Amino acid sequence: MPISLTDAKSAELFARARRVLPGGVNSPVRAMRAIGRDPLFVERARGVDLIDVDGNRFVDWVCSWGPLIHGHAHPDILAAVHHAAAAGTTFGAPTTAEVEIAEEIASRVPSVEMLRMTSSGTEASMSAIRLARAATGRDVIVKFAGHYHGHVDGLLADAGSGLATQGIPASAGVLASATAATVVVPWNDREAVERAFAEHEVAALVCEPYPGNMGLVPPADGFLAFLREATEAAGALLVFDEVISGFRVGPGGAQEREGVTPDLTVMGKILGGGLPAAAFGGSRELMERLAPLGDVYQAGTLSGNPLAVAAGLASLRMLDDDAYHRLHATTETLATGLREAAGDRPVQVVSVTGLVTVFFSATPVTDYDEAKACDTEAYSRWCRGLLARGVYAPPSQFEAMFVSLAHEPEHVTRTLEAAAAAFEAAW
Ligand code: KE4
Repeated sequence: MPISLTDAKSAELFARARRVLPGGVNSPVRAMRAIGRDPLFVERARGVDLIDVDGNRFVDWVCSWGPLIHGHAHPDILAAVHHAAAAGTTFGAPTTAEVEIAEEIASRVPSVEMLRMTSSGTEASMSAIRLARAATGRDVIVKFAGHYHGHVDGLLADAGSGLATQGIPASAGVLASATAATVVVPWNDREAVERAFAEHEVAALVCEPYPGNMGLVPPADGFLAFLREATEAAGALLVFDEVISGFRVGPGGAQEREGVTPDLTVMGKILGGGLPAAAFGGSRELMERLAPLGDVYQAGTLSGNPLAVAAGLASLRMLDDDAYHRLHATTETLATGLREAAGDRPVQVVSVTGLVTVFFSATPVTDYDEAKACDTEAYSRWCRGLLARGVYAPPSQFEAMFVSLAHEPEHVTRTLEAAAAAFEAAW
């Protein structure tokens, strides 16, 4: 049965927040406008139990949009952060832990021989693009519609008219000149990629190898290998944005699972263990183009921050083979149960280790146009119905549920019961 969500404190906080924060939030998706309600204000969380300021309790399937593969407030991560903080919070100078996490990442991710840390995925994407342009001496970046790489001006581009044409700004304030060197093509469309390479001197093609920002829309069979061949043939770099998939879908991310090694990889979320950290990496030859050795400037006051590195190291070190087996099992139990709960309703449930999306569509979703054609109103009703039953799923059709190692069978059972009832109520 739906619980009566009290929201007196959230409502009061939201009124205050809107006076000093645009939309009352520090990042748009948190506002929950996509599902037609006001945001949750979180009081605390542990494991996957999240409690809002009004005392409402939820099973959390957002998990801060991906970093919390071990759930909230994992004791080993908290202990690592406390220990690091006692020695100082930031130095603006190299530390042992930064070397350790770089070694840990390089040992896991096939494309990464060397890396540079940043404080956000946006910075890492922006820097990787700059490096790719310097390394190739070319301007044009090819990206896919529906893929998100952070709010980088040149990558906030919508598809222009036609199949593979100049991007147009997807946000006010982004100059047409900033997206003029961006070509936007449909995901899983080989012809469009071939057209882009035929018509442009491409510096790099950037993609989420397992896209999570239009909902989870996996690559068609062989598509990533095709991208590797097409970029090599064109003398362009292949950049995998594994901010979501990295360390989640397997130890070495999508590139290890698929056996396709990009030239550069953008990483984030899990590698910060819940604190602000991201990175981009590739071969020594490429990465040593970066200052202070090379001519590509890139910097950051808090890059490699000791607290974020401590949390990230603790998080990565707990991700052994058993952890991925458990994560995969939980993911598949959830996805199978959601399919059963949906019954013959027009719903597609898509999953890969650690990620699940419920598309409100009668047909499979293979690209952004098909994702946008989903019944987002039905998704909103379903998502609000879940919240009313104590389950917090991503408040947007164009996101993924983030499965964690803190999700126990009881959490999945409660979620599936709530999902069945919410499906009933959504139509
Ligand atoms: P940040 O700058 O938000 O750390 O990372 C940007 C980014 C880059 N690449 C991918 C594949 C990403 O998914 C993201 C950020 N993801 C979103 C959720 N899909 C973050 C949530 C938000 O924007 O509040």
